[in-house]
Amino acid sequence: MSIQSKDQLLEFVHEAVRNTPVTDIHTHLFAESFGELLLWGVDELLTYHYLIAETFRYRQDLSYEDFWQMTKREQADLIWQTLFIEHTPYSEACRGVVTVLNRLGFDVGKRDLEKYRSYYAHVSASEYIDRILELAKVKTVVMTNDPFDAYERERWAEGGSVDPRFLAALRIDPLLNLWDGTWPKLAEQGYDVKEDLSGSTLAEIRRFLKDWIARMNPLYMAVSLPNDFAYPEDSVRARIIDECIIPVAREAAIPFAMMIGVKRKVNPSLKDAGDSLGKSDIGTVERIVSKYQDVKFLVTMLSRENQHELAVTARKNRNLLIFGCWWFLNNPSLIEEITRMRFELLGGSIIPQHSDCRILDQLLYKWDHSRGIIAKVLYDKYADLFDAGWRLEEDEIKRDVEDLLGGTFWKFLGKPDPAA
Ligand code: FIX
Ligand code: ZN
Repeated sequence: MSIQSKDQLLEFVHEAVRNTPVTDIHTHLFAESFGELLLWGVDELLTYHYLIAETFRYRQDLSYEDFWQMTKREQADLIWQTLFIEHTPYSEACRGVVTVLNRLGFDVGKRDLEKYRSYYAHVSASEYIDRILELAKVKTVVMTNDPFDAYERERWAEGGSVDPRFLAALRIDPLLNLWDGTWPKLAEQGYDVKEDLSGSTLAEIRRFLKDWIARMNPLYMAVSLPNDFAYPEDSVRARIIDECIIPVAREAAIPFAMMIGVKRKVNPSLKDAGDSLGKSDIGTVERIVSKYQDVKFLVTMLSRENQHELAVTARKNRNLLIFGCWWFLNNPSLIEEITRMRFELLGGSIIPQHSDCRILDQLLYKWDHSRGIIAKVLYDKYADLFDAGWRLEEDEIKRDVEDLLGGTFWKFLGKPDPAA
């Protein structure tokens, strides 16, 4: 059926974007079998590191040590009091908590934290996973799986995820960013590696990666990289990329995901909330993706200033798929600007968003907020076509939206969507 008016178009696009199930390609969520790694509930929501950073801005008198010594519940109380009672919660991260509570059916007008807490006391993790995934209309969640974390390694030894809604991504930051502290850990795990990369070290790193690929069956290998990441370069990082990551990605036929532009620990006292960002050199991305055209790259960049050149670089390299509005870009004004620009340069050959959720409940707000913006921008693009006489079929709109919310990712991987 074709769309006959702009009013009809507006309604159909918003409804399609609101109701199409999502493949969330990068999160920090875990399946239930990963035990304490799966975070959920109101105290976790309130102690999200985004909110910790915002709280300290209003608490000049609070020492970092005192804050970190509090229990999670005490931290949550302080954050609630500071950001939601003494101030109005309109920053994006604060608004997110309000959206979640509202979507769970609470009366947010009452501002009754104890009431919200009491609800969570009566719900199990498995019920809650079902409830949130259903409410958020998220069908598949890609985890961030760290083979250097002892607790997580034990969970993999017990079998990993048996829940088909939670799929793995092999995260290798320590290998590429902290080699000094990482090679002894590889040695402990039985790999014959040396600090100076001599002897069998590179072959052993490849063996390590292949072992974990066999264990996790990850959809991709991923790393976050600093804003001054350079390639090519005479460095341990560049050698491990060239001689280990690339050949293993090629052999396993999985992409290498690069998340570029983070400045870790600019304020170490803030822990996870103490990371920042910087502009990167797009030449680095250009050189690596054009050198290895037979390898697929998923790339997101953290700085707003890099977004235009990254989109242009994707026009030149079909093995590069750009994804998401990462972290400090995950704000309505920036999502709108970036999504509009990407649609204009790349049409639908992008992954407009991932959630980066750390707490299960956040799926409700991250996706609700992003869906609204994606629908708005998509409508504008369709409306321009409508004005030029192009008439869209409903099925064409559904196809486009399914691609944006997951289809493009699965096609890029060359795998069928298991939840389709
Ligand atoms: O490196 C990453 O995957 C980042 O997304 C996180 O480390 C970061 O702390 C975050 O939560 C951003 O949203
Ligand atoms: Zn992340």
